[in-house]
Amino acid sequence: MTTLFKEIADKVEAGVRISEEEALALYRHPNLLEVGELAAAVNRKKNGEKVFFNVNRHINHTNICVNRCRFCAFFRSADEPGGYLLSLDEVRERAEEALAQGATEIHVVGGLHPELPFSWYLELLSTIRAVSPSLHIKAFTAVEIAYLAGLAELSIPQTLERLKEAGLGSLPGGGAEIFAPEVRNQLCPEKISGEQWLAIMEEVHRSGLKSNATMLYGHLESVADRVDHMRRLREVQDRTGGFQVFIPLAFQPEHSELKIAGGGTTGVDDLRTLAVARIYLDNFANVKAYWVMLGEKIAQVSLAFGVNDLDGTVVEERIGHEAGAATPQTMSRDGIISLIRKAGRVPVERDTLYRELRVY
Ligand code: V47
Repeated sequence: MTTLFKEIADKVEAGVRISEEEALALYRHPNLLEVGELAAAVNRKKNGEKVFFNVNRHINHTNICVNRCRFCAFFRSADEPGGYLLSLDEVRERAEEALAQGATEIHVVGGLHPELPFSWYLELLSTIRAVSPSLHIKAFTAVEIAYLAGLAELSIPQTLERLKEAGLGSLPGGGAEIFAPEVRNQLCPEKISGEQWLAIMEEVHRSGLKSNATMLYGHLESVADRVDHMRRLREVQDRTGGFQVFIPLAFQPEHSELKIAGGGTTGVDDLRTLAVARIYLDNFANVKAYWVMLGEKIAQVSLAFGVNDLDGTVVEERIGHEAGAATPQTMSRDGIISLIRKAGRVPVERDTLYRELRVY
């Protein structure tokens, strides 16, 4: 153990917040297992032996998008082959199927479609809500909220109010990518800025809705950019407390414009990123390993690196899989439970707002 690591570990164990320089030192620390054990200790204090999952289903209503993010293999331009838009009947069928399978959450995100009016999004929400009020609708990234506000010609708070009335329950954490402007401008020049993403999330939290927060890593960014991203999230969280969970998203390099040589993240980088996040983000209750992008095995091992949430059954995932994710489309409830148990931990089914539904 180096002196610097010991100093950081003492601070963390005493419950003192670490600085950005110290987070970078954890990234550089040669002993991954020491960083992992420190993160696991932080998590044990917050969450004990419990590991959360939920039973959910993704619905990606359209892949047609006016933004052309270079890392994204999911989008199609309106005039390109392969574009789709689900009908509201198809959305209803998917929600009914999810309900029959015991889902408590529908996760809805899609492209920024050039032609749909704001009323279509309200109908999308009310269609799902009509299937069952017990289905929580986690929908629309901050990027989509900005776009919908433009369509509706309403302020962000007014837009959120209308969406809430139609059934919106909370927001997922997508669209954050990486906030550092030099990298963001190369990755997704047409997308709202990092500052705008953060400002919209503050409005979301002020409106009484919770949201998640993501970070896309393993592309053009440096580890300093990752720490900068987490710093900005930690600052908003200090003000609002509205983020439920932090979810690092491992870049899937296939079929996008940004196909990086030797691309993709390594298992060591995935585990270290989750562990540093767990230690640095002292004001976040939960850190999620999104198994779709990480693979089930790294997601399972990450439970020894400070992670306490494995997302859900997912059912039909398109964004990661279009970009080459090798994971299955879905994991069964039993599959997730077994994965958690075999890591020596206690599986807990949660709802979208992190209320415990059942301990297994
Ligand atoms: O915003 C796009 C990312 C996000 C790629 O909040 C990619 O609970 C990796 O945000 N490789 C959408 N990632 C997914 C997302 C999410 C997923 C699961 C749970 C939650 C939650 C949120 O996927 C996008 C973008 O950041 N993405 N392309 C890619 N090639």
